[in-house]
Amino acid sequence: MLNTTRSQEIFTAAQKLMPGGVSSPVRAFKSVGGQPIVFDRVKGAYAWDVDGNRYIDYVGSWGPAICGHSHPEVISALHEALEKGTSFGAPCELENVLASMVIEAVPSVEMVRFVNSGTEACMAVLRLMRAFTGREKVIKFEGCYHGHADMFLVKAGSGVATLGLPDSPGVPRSVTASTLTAPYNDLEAVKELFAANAGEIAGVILEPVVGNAGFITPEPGFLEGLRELTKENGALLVFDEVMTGFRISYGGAQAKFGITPDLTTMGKVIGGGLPVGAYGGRAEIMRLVAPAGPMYQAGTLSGNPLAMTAGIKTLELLKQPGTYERLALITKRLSDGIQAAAREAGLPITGGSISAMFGFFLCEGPVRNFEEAKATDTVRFGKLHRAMLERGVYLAPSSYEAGFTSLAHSDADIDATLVAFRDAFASLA
Ligand code: HOZ
Repeated sequence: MLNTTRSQEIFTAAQKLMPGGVSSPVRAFKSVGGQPIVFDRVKGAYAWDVDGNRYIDYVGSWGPAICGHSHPEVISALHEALEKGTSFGAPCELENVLASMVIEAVPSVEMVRFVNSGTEACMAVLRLMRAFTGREKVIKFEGCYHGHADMFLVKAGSGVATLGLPDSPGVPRSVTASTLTAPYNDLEAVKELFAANAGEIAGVILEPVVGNAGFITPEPGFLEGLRELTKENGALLVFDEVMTGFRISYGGAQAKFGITPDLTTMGKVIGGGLPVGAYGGRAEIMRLVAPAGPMYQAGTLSGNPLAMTAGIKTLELLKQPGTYERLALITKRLSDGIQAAAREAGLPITGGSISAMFGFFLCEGPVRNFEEAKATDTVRFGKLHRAMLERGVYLAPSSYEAGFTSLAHSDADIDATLVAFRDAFASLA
């Protein structure tokens, strides 16, 4: 039996100090039961809790840790940068370096603006979509999550889906009236929205591979169809690559699938573990952003030297030959192994992986959209989550989050994880 005495003490105290005892709802264990594990430190593929237990970590700080936690080269570059100061509030050359790397890697990005989180990037990109087209309405997909700004809290994924929350109180109806939704992978629904709102839709935003409603992949033709539909209707196509950017491939999902959107949002990996977001796209659109143009968007800590340093070093590491082949190999082995383990135990499962991102649903597939994802057995997932913790494996505490691997996950880590899954599924059967 896992000893989590100290975690429990800290979390009990935290609940009196912070709503739900956490700084972000996805960290609470509300949907899996029990109390969150309080981390003490992270390194490589592992996290250690305050009671001294070690876990093989498949959350990776929700995505940034693709090179492994606290990579020595990232840490050493940060030490050096730290000596020069934490924030300048003035231009710094490191911004040019990271911007050039992003522009070179991501097909749609000709210019980029750095912000501090994926939420900020998505907020800004929506304003930019509207500024560029002079239209207000936007199409998003059920279960996709684009941060917690008002206009995106409509049928949102991630914590909203995990907690089964209705659209959030405090969000004015007038704000979400312009947010139209369609089921993921349903081109017909998007066509109908365009037809019913002719000349009013600024654009379509989506996760090109969904990670916030569990792991859902685009069906063949879906991304291509969206590209055509948006072009036909004078609307913009926006890929939210906060999760998939530099994870699905060095150029993100757009490079992997060969579909170039007009605008892209990023975060997580490009900050190498420090708070960073970014949005970018065609230069003619990006030139609308202040001070080049009239669309206002700003940030005190945006482009700060520490975040830029961690991002640059992380991308340098990722750019080395063989990186994505290695990530794809271990992640597929993990994903196939998880599914085999469930089936051996006679339990229904469907899932998959692309590059360093994976997921599974505890139901028979296929799962092509959020509605179908809801067939997953969330009660069984709660028990699985606990059983995996007991066996030293840390999974996202939700049926509706993707899993992440890293370059630090060794073959032995994958083997150990699969032994744990086999044992855990057998205990649930
Ligand atoms: N967006 C991430 C989960 N899907 C993690 C960030 C958070 O909501 O805390």
